Parts: sequence; C-alpha cells; structure tokens
Amino acid sequence: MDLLQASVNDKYLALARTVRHYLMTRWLETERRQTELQSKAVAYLSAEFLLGRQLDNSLLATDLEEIAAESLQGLGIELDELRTVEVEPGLGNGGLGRLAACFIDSLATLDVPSIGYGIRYEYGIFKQTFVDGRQVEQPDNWLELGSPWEFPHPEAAVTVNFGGHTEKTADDDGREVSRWVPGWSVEGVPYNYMVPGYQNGRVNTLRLWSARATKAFDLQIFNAGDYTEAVRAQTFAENISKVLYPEDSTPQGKELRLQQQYFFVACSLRNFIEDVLPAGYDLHKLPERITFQLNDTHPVIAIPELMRILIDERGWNWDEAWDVTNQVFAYTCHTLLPEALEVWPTSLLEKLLPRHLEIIYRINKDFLARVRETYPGDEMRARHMSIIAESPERAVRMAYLATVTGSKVNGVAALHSQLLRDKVLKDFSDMEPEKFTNVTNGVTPRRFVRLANPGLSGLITEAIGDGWVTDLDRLSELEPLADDSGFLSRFREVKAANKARFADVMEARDGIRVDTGTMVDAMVKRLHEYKRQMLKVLHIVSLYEQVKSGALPIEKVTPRTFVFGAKAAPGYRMAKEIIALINAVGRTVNDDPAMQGRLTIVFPPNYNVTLAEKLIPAADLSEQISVAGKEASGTGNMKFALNGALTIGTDDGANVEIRELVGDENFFLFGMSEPEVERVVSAGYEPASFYDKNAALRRALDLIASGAFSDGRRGEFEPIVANLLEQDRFLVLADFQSYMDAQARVDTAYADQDAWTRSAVLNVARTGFFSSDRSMRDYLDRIWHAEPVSIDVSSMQG
Ligand code: 26V
Repeated sequence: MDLLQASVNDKYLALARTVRHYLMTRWLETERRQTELQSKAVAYLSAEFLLGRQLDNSLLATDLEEIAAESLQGLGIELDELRTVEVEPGLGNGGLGRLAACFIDSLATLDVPSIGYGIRYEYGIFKQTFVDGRQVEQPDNWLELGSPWEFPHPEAAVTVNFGGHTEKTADDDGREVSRWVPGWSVEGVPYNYMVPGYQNGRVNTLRLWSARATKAFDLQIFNAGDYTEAVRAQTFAENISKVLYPEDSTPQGKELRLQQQYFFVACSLRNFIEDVLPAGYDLHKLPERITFQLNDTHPVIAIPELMRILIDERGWNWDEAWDVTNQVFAYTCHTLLPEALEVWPTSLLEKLLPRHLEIIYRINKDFLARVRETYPGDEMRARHMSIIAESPERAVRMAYLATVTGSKVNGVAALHSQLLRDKVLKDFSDMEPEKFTNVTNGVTPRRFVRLANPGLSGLITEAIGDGWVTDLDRLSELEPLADDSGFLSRFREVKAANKARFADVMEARDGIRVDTGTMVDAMVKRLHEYKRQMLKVLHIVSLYEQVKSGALPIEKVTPRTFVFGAKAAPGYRMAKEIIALINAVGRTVNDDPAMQGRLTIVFPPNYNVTLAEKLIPAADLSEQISVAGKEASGTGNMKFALNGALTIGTDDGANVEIRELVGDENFFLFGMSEPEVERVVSAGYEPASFYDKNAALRRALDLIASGAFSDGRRGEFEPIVANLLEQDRFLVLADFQSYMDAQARVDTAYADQDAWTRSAVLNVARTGFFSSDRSMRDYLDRIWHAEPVSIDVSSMQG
C-alpha cells in the first residue's frame, strides 16, 4: 500500500506487525527450550487479564523504541500518534484482572516458564459514558479494527461438554462407576498472545479461549434441514465468550457465568495435558510439571474437572486422583466481603455439570469425615465447614472447595491474609494452619513506572543506573537524594511536566480543563460503597459549604483538582447514585465563581489502564480510604506511591505495608482500625449520632439533601443521604472527622513544597517492595517451587 493512502490505523498495524515479528523468533525459542527441558511451569488460571495497550510494552521489552521512532520519523510518521490509536483490551473489571496482567509480565521477566489461561471476551468491560451525570454503559467492541497481537489457532480447537446426565455402571471388578453422558458441547478456539519478558529473550504465552459451535453439532442440524436452527445454535455457542461480566464483588448466580468458567478451565486443562505435556506423559508425575494457580474462585471448577479426567477418562481410582489433584492446585483469595464469595446452586450444577457435582459431593463427604475425625462430636463445626451450604438454597461454596483441595491458600496483603486466617476461613486455618500463607500483591515497574513515567524513570536512571527496572529494591539507593535540593527540584519539574501531560490528555480526550498549578488529588478505583467515594464527596462538599457560609475564607483553601475515575457495576443502584452525585457536585462547584477555581472536580468517564498511565504520574495525593478490614489489598495504592504521590489512607489492605515502609511522617493515616471497626459494629453502630454531634458533617449532608446540587430537587439524592443516616454499612460518618483532620494535615504539609517533595521522593525510594517481581518470587518460594529457565538470545537475529 502507498504510504500516502495509509490510515493511521494502517501505520499502527504495520509497526505492530514488525515488532511482533521480531518477538516471534524469541517466542518459538522459548517454546523449544521448554519442550527440551520439560521443567516445572506455572499456569495462571484467571477469568480476567486486564492487559492495557500492547505496542508500548512490546517496544520496551524488545528495546526497539528508539529505532522504531527514528525509522518512522524518516517516513514522516510520529510514533506517538501511532501509540494512541491502539484500543486497549479491557478484559477485566479492575484490580484482580490487572494483577493477573502484572503477574504474567513479571513471570516472563523473571524467566519463569509459565502460561496464562483465560477467556477471549468479544466485549470487554463496558465503555462508560455520562448522560446528565448518570452512568450509561456502551459495549466495548475492542476487536472492531482487529488486533495485531493475537494469534488464532482454529486447528487446535478443543471440545467442551455440558449438560446431560450421569449413568451408573460397573467396571470389570464389579465396582460402581459413574459415566457422564453430556447433552451438548461447544468448541474452544485458542488465541495466543505474546508475553515478552523485559529484554531477556523470553516470550511466554497467554492463551485465551473463544467459543464456537462444534462442527458435528452444526452438521447434524443442517442435515436435518433446519438452517435457522443451526445458525441459532452457533449463536448460542458463541455467547459463552461474548462478554465480560461487569459485576465485581457481588457475584450473581448466572448460568452463563458458570458456563464461562467451566468453558475456559476445561479448555485449559485439556490443552495443558494433551498439547503442552509430551504425548503419553504419566500424569502421576503432574505435580513435577505444573501448579495451577486459581485466581479467586472463578476457575475453581477446574478441581472436579481434573478429578473427572483422571478417574473417568484415565480410569484411576479416587485416592490416586485426589493425591495428584491436591498437589497441583493452589488458591488465591481476593476479597473479604462475605457477599463476594461465590456459591453455585446445586440445581444449576446438576443441570450443567452433573458429573462434577457428584465429584464435589464425594470430595465433601471425605472432607467432612476428616473434620469429624479431628473434632469428634463437633457437628456444628462440620456443618459450618461443609463445602455444601444448605440455606438459603443448596449450593457449593467455591472458596471452601478451593481451600479444602488446594495445596496452599493465600491472601493478597499481610492484613488480608491474617483476616482470612482469623475470620473468613478460620475453621480451615485451625485445622490445617500450614496451608495458609500471604503473598502481598505487586505491580509491574515496567508498565507503571518505566512506561507511564518516562520523566521520573530518566531521573532515577541518571541517579542510580537502570538496574531498578528489574530490581525495584534498588530504588532505596535514592534515599540520600531526598536531601539533595538539586534532585528535589528536578523531581518537582518532572511532576509538573506530568501534570501538563495529564492536562493535555484530559483536554484532548474529554474537553476537560485541568489547572496544572493545583494539587492533583486522585481517587480512582471501582465504585463500591466499601471503598467510600462518599467520604471523598463529603470532604469536598464540606469545604464548599464552609466557603459558601463564610466560615472559611477562599484564600485559605489549598487549590486542588479532585480527580475521580470509577465504573459502577451496571446493576449496582447505590454505586450509580454516587456517580451521579459526584458529577452533580462537580457541576455546581466548578461553575461557582465564589470558588475562583480553587476547588475543581474532574470525573473523566471510562477510566481504564490507558488513562491510569497518564493520571498516576501526575498525582500528588493518593486516596486509599476504604473502611478498615474490607479492601483485600489494593494495587492502585502501590502505583501512586511508586510515582511519588503521598497517600491519605486507612489501615487497610496493603496501605498498612505502605505506611510501614514509607514511615508515618510520609503518610496521612486516618480512621478506625479493623479491630475498632469490629467493636463499633458489634456494639450497634448508629450513624445518626455522628450527624447529631458533628456540625460540619450535618451541614454537608443537609446541603446535599437541600437540593443544592440538583437544581433544588430535594429528593434527588435522598437514597444516598437516607442510607448514610440509617445504615452506613461502611462507617462513612464515623470516620468523617478523622478524615477531615487528616486532610487538614495534607494542606499544611503541601504548603511546604520542599518537605512535600522530600516525602514524595522517600515514597519512591521506599516502595520497591511493591514490584510484582517480588510477588512472583514469593509465590515461587512459598507455593510454586518452580525454577527460572533462561533463554539464550545470542544466536537470535532481529
Ligand atoms: C468477583 C466477580 C463475581 C462474579 C462476576 C465477576 C466477578 C469479578 C471479580 C470478582 C472478584 C472480586 C474480588 C476482587 O476483585 N478483589 C480485588 O483484588 C485485587 C487484587 O488482589 C485487590 O487489590 C483488591 O483489594 C480486591 O478488592
């Protein structure tokens, strides 16, 4: 094609294909090496991989950025323009999906043989728009222009069965065996994605499955002459990988969701056993070759699936199969909210996976026998620990199934793992304490520092060399520079440049103006009551109210830009009301001349990985304000700290570890601790008493209720106000004053820019621990016990 006629997308595709071609040699070599060595690998099973844009990351991993930029320039093309046309694959909801993406990046960089398994959703997380300040969801058609990063392998499709019934027969020795007679099936087509390590020649694989109708199924119906029925069947099959469920934390017992889970897990196990392992491999030795890491409960149906394969397809006896299954799975829990623990009604399993249900019953029977043996006469305990819940309906508790079966169970931050042991999974931890461990989450420094923050990266590299990119603990070498005024002023220049870049992005993306002279105060995460965006709103409304009533002179207000980014689950009413309130407060405050632009609220719609990469490096203040004991870890908190934002936060999730590392003087702690929360709640929390006692809080809430942000319509935000006064499950009102006090300390600290910058530098220097490379080493030591395998690049060409 003529360059003159090429669209920007054509040029982007041409560059992407060039880079991927370069990576392919390494990909093949990685695979050849693995086939040769047959060493132990890790399979990360996850329903979500929130990858973000691929071009930048691939250019970094291959070290081709400079040469690409130069050659493009010779053709009169700007690399920067090409970067921005890439649509990010949003195949995840939030933290859990992004964590999976960080982990596979680190595994590749650490040279660990590993493979990610998941679902190739045709539509990722919905695109968020605002209509009159309210969230409206649009489908995310990320494949519209095609993706140059995926490699479909229709020839390697595998069949997955569903439905039908089981039949009891006897084997040669007269033992009863069960046989699954499935009712229908679909095919899974693997799409492979390259996962390049950072400049080390290794390219691992992410294998995502796409569903289609089976040929046999098609033919059968076409031959019967029912053309429309056959087409309908195809659509039915393709539905399975059609769309990512946008619910996080409140699982709905939807049949399609269970179909998705079993679909990708069945494809993945079959693929590993039949295609990755050599032909004829003795599965008794499976634990020498693989750990299947279960990312939350979404892939837990893999447990009965492996049992079924070993028993029904390979003819093993139960104990043999159980012994192997026990060793190859490990389970990561990512939540503390009881309502987020997945349960599947036995009626649904019976209909969709009848043989798996039988296997689960048998696992439970053996397990309960062990419980009764350990605790004779303690029937209550047995009932509590049963994998099968009896009410409100008979259902399988997937977290219990994973805990009982897995070789290890881990939480995702120190506090979270402790709470799992002490509360959520206490009985299990009492019975098998050695099973429980912690691995604190981490984030990849390649994407979230090196790529997202080139300015800071350059500064760091100048000071300590570039080894930090793969050894983030070396950031500690920056510590002495926190007292070097020259370094501090350059650090400040970088922050200023990042704010300018963020302002440009906001202008171009949404037509929003950002004043780069203000403190950037950011709260970005899914909208959830426990995360307490409402507390942030009350802070803003209270400041606004104080200025309007004359209690606070406007000159005394630290100029801030409050940045929100948050999607609400489409069916989560209260979350959507809170989004509407944030936008309403934003409109009123931003338009009020009395504010003189000192307090500005910006809420760009559709916050995603791409926007995160621009916002985080520009932020001064990171809001991590969940009620203590509810946020399992958080990972945004780590990204902000590593980019030199100071945290205002509760003692929750990984905030605890961040504060320990950066020191109390460089962190704004507020709010009740987890034990305090527990005490207040069990004593019978009365939110209205805080409203009665606290004038500032009362005025803020009254202002919202008065219609001041809704053109005088008093009822508009009534559900929010009533909920806070009557229920307030997450103790927003109880923590209000403490939060306001901490924000006052923020203002004081920010007024001394030298001291603030010093704290920011110390945040960077002291948070190297939060590299996902460290997380991966912890998993390797405590759970996986696999070894790195280096790839020899000397023989390879570009
Ligand atoms: C649950 C469900 C339920 C069914 C529909 C789809 C769906 C998707 C995700 C989830 C899991 C919610 C748990 C979760 O996302 N946990 C977050 O995990 C992060 C990584 O460990 C952690 O940093 C966050 O604190 C935690 O909330």
